[in-house]
Parts: sequence; structure tokens; C-alpha cells
Amino acid sequence: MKHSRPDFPRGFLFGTATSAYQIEGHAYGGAGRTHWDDFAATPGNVVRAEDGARACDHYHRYEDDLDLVAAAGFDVYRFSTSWARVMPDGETVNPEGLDFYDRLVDAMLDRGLKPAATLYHWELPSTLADAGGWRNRAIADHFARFTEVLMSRIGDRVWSAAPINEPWCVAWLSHFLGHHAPGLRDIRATARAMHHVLLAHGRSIEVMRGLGMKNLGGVFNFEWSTPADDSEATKAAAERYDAIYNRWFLGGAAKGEYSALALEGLEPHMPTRWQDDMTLISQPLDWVGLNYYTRKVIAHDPDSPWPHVAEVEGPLPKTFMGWEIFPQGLGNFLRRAAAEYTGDTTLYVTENGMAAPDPLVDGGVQDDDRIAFIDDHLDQVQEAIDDGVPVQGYFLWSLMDNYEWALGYEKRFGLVHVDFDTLARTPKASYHALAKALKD
Ligand code: PNW
Repeated sequence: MKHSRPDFPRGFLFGTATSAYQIEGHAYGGAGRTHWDDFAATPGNVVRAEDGARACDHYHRYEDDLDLVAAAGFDVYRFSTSWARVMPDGETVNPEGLDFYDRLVDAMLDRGLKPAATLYHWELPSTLADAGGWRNRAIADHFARFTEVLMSRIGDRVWSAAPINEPWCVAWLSHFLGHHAPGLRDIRATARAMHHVLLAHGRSIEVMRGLGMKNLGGVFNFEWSTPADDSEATKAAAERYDAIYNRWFLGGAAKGEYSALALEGLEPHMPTRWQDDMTLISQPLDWVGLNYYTRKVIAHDPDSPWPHVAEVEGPLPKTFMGWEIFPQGLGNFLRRAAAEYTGDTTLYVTENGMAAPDPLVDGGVQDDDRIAFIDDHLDQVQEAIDDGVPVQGYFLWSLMDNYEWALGYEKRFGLVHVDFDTLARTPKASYHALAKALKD
């Protein structure tokens, strides 16, 4: 690859990321049922109705997997913890679950890796989902309790912690678009989830501060929105998309303010007295993480349900997800975050990467397209640094091929290939290229 460590300032961190449900194997270790198990079991929701019961069997193979992270020369390993593994019914503690994360964190430290924990990456215990999940304000109390239970055990050893991965996905993708569990298509449920997910974030940060933890942040996802034409109606639609996707959650968490444009449509559906929560929601953060993959081309669609936007086919090359490759969006968001929301606060790119078919040929995977993708996005990080944006790390999604949610196991994002029959791990060309770049 083109880039290597010396291209970046001293102390700039390289990492790779995974999430619990996508790799661990949820059938093991006494974990409780989650709304993703329920969602996947309902025909039509997930390709081939695949779930995370076995996934990559990381639960048993974590030492080998962490060897791969360390051998590549990564500084940081971003992982998530499964709420239902720690508290199978959302309330009772499963000692085996806590023991697992305790061992996992120690195994990272043994290898010189910085453990970057995300408490919630989408697998809600079914009992809590059945009680209304993110639509129910009580979720914030439950999440605060989970934070306390988990971090009382591992909070003294994690390098950083963030409460919730990608609040937009938790709220919008899951309650408005219906693509993720619980698969709702309901604007009222969405507005409530959009607020409660941030309330839970704020409560969790508060609990972790109380435990004396340092280096606490939030992880948000971003998609650049490009108007399909230059009519006023189209430009307004692209701005509404941007307001909901890219401004609502970051604005709430970083400034205690929701986008006025997004509120125009959402206000009637919001929980009562939501304004009273904005101070709690905007707890000071030590860093903000940006997850970035793609852009969308947006049109105005007068017939679509609120918010009257439609995604249309764009002209750029696409990944195996069908997502357009648009590296400039990453630079745009890094600059915008610092200029409009986060100021001097440290930023990390907490996820970036691409899916490809990645067939195993002659015992290897020649994923040159992924290497180019990474280089092109690192160009953007470098430009942002040159522009004075305080971005201090870049973490690849993902360490290894894994359960890609509603798309099952076919979409491979890994630097390491996983054979889902034998579970054999084979580092791809991108893994070897990064290992060389990080050592040089
Ligand atoms: C991120 N969308 O999710 C997640 O953090 C990962 O768990 C996931 O595997 C990765 O990106 C690749 O998909 C997203 O449809 C999933 O807009 C879907 C969307 C956005 C982010």
C-alpha cells in the first residue's frame, strides 16, 4: 500500500474493530436471547435467516484472533460487549459472561493492545426488547445498570470506552427503515428511539465517570448526502437526509442540540419534555469516533413517507454492499465535526472499510481493491490532519469476515478471511499490506 506509519504524526493510532454478536458465537457461555436472534428467526429479515449463534466462534478462539491483531502491528483493538452475555435477561448477572470479557481484556493487554470497548453494538436482550426496547424510556435505566455491572469489572483496564455504536442505526435503521432488529417502520417509534438512545448514552457516560474511568467517547456513523440534481426540492431533501443522519446524534451528544431541520418533522413524535434531557445527553466527551463508509445520492420523493427523500443509484464505483466509494466524504466529515460540533476534542475514525466477495484462491485472498480503498481514505485523514483537524487514529472495519447483520455471512469486510465451514482464518493481502505499513 501507499501509506505507512511515518506518514502520520507520532502517536497516531492504528486499530481494527469488531463487534460481539458479529464474531463471538452467541450460543456459547450462557448468553441470553437477543432481538437479533428473534429478528433473524423471522423469515424475510435476514439473508438465508442466518444468525450469530456460532459466527466466527471468537468466544473460543479469541487468543488466536488477538494474536492476529497484535502481529499486524495494530495499536488498538476496538471490540464490543454483549449485554445479553453479561445480563442474559437484561437484569440477572451471568458470571461466565463477565469472566469472558475479563479474560478478553487481559489478553489484549498481554499483547500490548489498547482495549477500546463499545458497550452496545446492537444485540439487545429479548426481554428488554419485548418491554419496548429503545422506544421505552426505561431502557436508559437498564443501560446505566449494565454499564455499572460491566465496567465495575473491566473499567479499570480498558483504554477507552463508548456506550453505543452508531445511534443512527439503533434508531433509524431499526425503527424507520426496518432493516435491522426490531424491524419496525414507524416514525413515532423512531423519534422515541432517536432520543432514548442518546439518553442511554448520557447515563452510561455519567456512570463511567462515577467509576473514575477516563477516555470516554461516542461513536457515530456518517453518510455524505449528495443531491441527485440541483433543483431546490432535491437539495432540500438531501439536507433533510443529512440532518437526520449526520447532524441529529452528533449535535445531541456534542452540543445538547438537535438539528432544527430534523425536528420540523419529528417534533410531534418526540417524547414529552425531551428538552429537559439535553444536558444529561451532552456529557463532556474525551473523544468522538466517526464511522464512515459511503455517500448516498438523494432525490425528493413527494410520495414517500416522511421525510420525503429517496435514495437513487449513483455513478461511482461500488463495493460488494452496493455502496458507492467516496473517500472525500470522510475528509468532509472530519472537517465538519471539528468546525461545527467538537472543536478541539480528539477524533478517531472508529470504522472504515469495504465488503468484497474475497474468494480464497490458492490459499490466499488478493484483495487489492480493499488496499486501494484504505489508501484513498487514509489520504483523506492525512488532509484533515494537515487542515488542523485533531484526528488521532484510524480503525479498520473489520479484523475478520463476520456476520454482516441482515446480509448474513456473504458480505466479507475482513482483513482476515474466515471459512464459515471450518472456521479457518486466512489473512488476506490487505492484512499483509497493513502489517508491512505499520512496521515500516
Ligand atoms: C456498521 N446502513 O454498520 C457497523 O458498525 C458494523 O457492525 C457493520 O458490520 C459495518 O458498518 C458494515 O456494514 C452499518 O445501512 C450498517 O446505512 C448499515 C448501515 C450503516 C452502518
